[in-house]
Amino acid sequence: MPAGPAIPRARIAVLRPLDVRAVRLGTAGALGAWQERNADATIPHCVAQLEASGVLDNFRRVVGESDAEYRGFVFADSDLYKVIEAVAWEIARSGTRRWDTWLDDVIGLVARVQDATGYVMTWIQGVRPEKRFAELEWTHEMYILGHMIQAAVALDRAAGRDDLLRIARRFADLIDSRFGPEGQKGVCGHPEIETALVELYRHTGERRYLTLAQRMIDLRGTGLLPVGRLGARYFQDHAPVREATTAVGHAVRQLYLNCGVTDLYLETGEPALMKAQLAQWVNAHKRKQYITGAFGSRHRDEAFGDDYELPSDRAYAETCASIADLHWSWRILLATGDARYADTIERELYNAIAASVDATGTRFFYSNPLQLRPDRYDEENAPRERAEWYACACCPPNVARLIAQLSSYTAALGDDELRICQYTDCDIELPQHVGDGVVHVRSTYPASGVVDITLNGRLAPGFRLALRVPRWSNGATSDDGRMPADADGFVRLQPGHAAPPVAGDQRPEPAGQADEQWRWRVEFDVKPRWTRAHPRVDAVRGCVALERGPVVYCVEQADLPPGVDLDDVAADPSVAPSERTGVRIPGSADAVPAPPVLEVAGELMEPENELYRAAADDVDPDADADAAGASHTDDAMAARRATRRLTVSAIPFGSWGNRTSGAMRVWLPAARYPLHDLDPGDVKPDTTD
Ligand code: FUB
Ligand code: ZN
Repeated sequence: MPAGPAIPRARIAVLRPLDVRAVRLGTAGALGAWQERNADATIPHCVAQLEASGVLDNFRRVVGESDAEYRGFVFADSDLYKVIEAVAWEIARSGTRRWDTWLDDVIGLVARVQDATGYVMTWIQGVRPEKRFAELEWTHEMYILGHMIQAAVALDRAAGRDDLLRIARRFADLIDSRFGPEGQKGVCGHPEIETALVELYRHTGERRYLTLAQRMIDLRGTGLLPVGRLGARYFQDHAPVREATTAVGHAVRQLYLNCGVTDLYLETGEPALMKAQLAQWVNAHKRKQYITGAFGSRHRDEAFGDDYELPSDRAYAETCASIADLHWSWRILLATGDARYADTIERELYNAIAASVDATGTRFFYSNPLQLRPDRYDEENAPRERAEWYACACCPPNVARLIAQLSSYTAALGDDELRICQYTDCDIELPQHVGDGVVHVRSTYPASGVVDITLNGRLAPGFRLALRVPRWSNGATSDDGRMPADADGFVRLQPGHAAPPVAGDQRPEPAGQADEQWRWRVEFDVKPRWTRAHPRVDAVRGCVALERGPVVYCVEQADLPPGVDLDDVAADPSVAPSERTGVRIPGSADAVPAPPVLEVAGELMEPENELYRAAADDVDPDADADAAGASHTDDAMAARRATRRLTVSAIPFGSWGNRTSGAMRVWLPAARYPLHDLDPGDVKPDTTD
């Protein structure tokens, strides 16, 4: 069994993951550099915060090793398990021994806290023992076990250490005996254990863990949870999963549940599960996802909103929701082999998830709105600036574990091909049955759309390479011209597409085979593009957003000339933005070329005093003049426009908030008076910075 997250046992999936260690992300690429920052800054920061926030003391106090009061939410134990999982994948990535002693300490502590029945949950054990398994809708006991299992499996796969796995299995066995086929019916208020139990089955081969996952999934939506004022949808208990074709309720709960349901499909192949999941995926991504890859438009109940309810300023957009969706989309990508799911992963990574952490890797957003108003007040989970930790600290360690496992999502195996799903500087070692050698991917993507691929070695007969063609691009091009994607969104590389074979490297030749080197250069068009939303998205009707490749841009107050308020700026989408390279974008790694700053033509909207006014007053002067049979002189038009015109700089949304705290927006009102008749030479880059 290869090491890595979500490795199915059954042969139902179209794609199979590679061993996480087979893909090495280079630090010359954006994702590899992010992994380095994760290792050097984010993981150590999370480790320190486990102490500072009281999570470890919560464990110690259960066994009399601390006098501290319990601190944090009831599910604070899960912070520890997520950080352990991050450390595990980091061990797989870099082989680090830095955390060995820390792991000995914390796993030893968890072992001491585990009681004779196998139970470990510090809030119950240390604060409210009478609630053990008594309020499954709130206590998060199984959710915590889910994170413990994921950490334990990761640690065993990545470092070959099974001490946490033994603890996790004892706890899982307790849950199985109590809530399994012979026990009472019960599901956790917060899904998570389902996906973890499937993973435990995959790792141990013990089918009863899969049976338990299936039982919990089958019981969801049957009204087992006393849902109270939040209602059944909050808990996804409103409909059985095979009928749940829309994404509803608490966003993270829904998306974690979906990971478990798709995992179950990947092991059982039950069509009804996949049918409902695909329908729900479409609902979530075509009606409820922000352009940045975020989910959750309501602060209230941390919920998905209704279809098309996507306010920018009040977006809840919890980091964990994007991470959960990335995990879900990866599983659906495995199940279907369709590139669109990798497109979604890319959107989430480079935008919502990138924005959630600052340039130092130690400060985080929990909520990732697409607009910060200048007078926006701080809210607990939605401060104006990133915070080093949160009372509810689910997001930062989730980022740490995701980034540590990133190489898993870079490529996958089909029956007769290696598919490259994400572009970043990396080396992919071919598994034995696929060939012999390494595929080198060299690219500064997403700064550039050029990707160089070299196959050093040989693919086994009948095998080929396939590349995802992002849907935002106009297809891939090579020196030979356009390379159209197949229906699944991948383009197949044949040796004929490659530059002629050149002399191989100096590695010893495999017996009976000549070493070969094949090279391809493909390019994706990353020309900046204006995007508008579906007309039913009332919140941004009449607005445009700027994208370049997978990167969504935003404008920050910090880039505007003095006296110009961001909320008065409109963009003119009839003018192509220009690229300004060589500018250091705050928040981007120094060593990696960043996407350019984009210069956008726009205008300053007239300030208005009245909150409301007669719509009839709001007429286009051009239309007025035409109606009156008059015409504007060119001079008058030019004068009016000259006073209103300005150029603003846009930066990647993922990098915002790395300077002073100030207004920001992704969606800009489209200028009422398009400036398309201006000489493009008039649109000059802003030089005020
Ligand atoms: O309930 C555990 C976590 O806390 C959820 O996943 C987040 O949305 C936050 O509510
Ligand atoms: Zn979170």
